[in-house]
Amino acid sequence: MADATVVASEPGAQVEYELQLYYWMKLIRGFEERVSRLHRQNKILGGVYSGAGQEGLIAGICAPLQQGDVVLPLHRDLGVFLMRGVDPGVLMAQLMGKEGGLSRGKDSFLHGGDLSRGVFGSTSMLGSSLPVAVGAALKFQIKKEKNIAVAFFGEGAASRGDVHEAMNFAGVRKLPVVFVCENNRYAYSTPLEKQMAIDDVADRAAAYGFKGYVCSGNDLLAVLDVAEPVLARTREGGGPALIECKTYRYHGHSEHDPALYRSKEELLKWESRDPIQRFEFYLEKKGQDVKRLREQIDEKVRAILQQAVEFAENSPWPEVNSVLDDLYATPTPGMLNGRRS
Ligand SMILES: Cc1ncc(C[n+]2csc(CCOP(=O)(O)OP(=O)(O)O)c2C)c(N)n1
Repeated sequence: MADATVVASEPGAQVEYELQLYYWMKLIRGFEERVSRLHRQNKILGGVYSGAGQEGLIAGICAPLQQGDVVLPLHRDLGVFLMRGVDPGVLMAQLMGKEGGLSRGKDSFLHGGDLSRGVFGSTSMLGSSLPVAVGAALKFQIKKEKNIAVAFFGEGAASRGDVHEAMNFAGVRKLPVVFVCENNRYAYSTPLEKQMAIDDVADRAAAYGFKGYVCSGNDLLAVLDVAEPVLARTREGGGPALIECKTYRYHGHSEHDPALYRSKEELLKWESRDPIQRFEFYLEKKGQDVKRLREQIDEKVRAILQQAVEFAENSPWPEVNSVLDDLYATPTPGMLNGRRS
């Protein structure tokens, strides 16, 4: 996790850790909202899949990650990039298709990754990143490295065959991989009950020989309660796990989707469980001056976003003659197996 490496082993550090987490959720929400606004101004290339409302689970799962771990985010997981330390300006440039972005202007947000920070780009085929996570975990196991792979997926993707294949293989080999289901109740416009015959995706873990956990993804503390011990256990060789975070996306599937398939009451119900507000109540109960804290953090986030947008807007468009750059790895003699053509 970027600069939030405070170890929560003593009271002072615990407070600092919690404030860091609050900051992360606010930064992610701020970033999401800014991207939606920029989308309406026609400044974002490609689709925008807002993760607003899901910040609690992103912060709770990413906080216990360590250097060398790999994460496979989903299309709604801008927050993963931020928490892994990707510069907000670079991320914004990626969304605008500019040279300064992760793919140097060759792609929308959707497929961008940053391997130097262990963030794999996602693919359009939902569910297909899980076998990749399993491959990364297999490498950790073979090399006896104490790292883990974390793969996010939606409850919609949970119905895909490669998700089951990945989990089955991970279970058989007891791989260091944690599967995180962001169950936000809708796969595009398909509600949960129309695509699953059971209530909890987590129940499926038993079929692969590992444990499944359910928590409220809108309650950061509940996510941490599950994620911290589960990730630690997997890191120590305890094998895979499945964490299902029940949550809700405030926006439609993407910004062009008005989400008319759900009621206003339902949205209101979930907004009343907002992960940031919920954490503010907790901080207040612990004696923090939340009003002051919120103002300070809002100011900081505003400044970071302003800088990010400026960086992205000032970043050039990619040169036409760079279109074939970065498509293939530069071959090394080792890769060619001694054969040079
Ligand atoms: C294999 C596959 N089928 C269908 C789609 C089209 N599609 C894109 S996002 C989406 C909904 C995904 O729902 P879910 O997995 O629950 O994630 P969420 O968008 O709710 O976060 C669908 C059906 C796709 N990208 N890949």
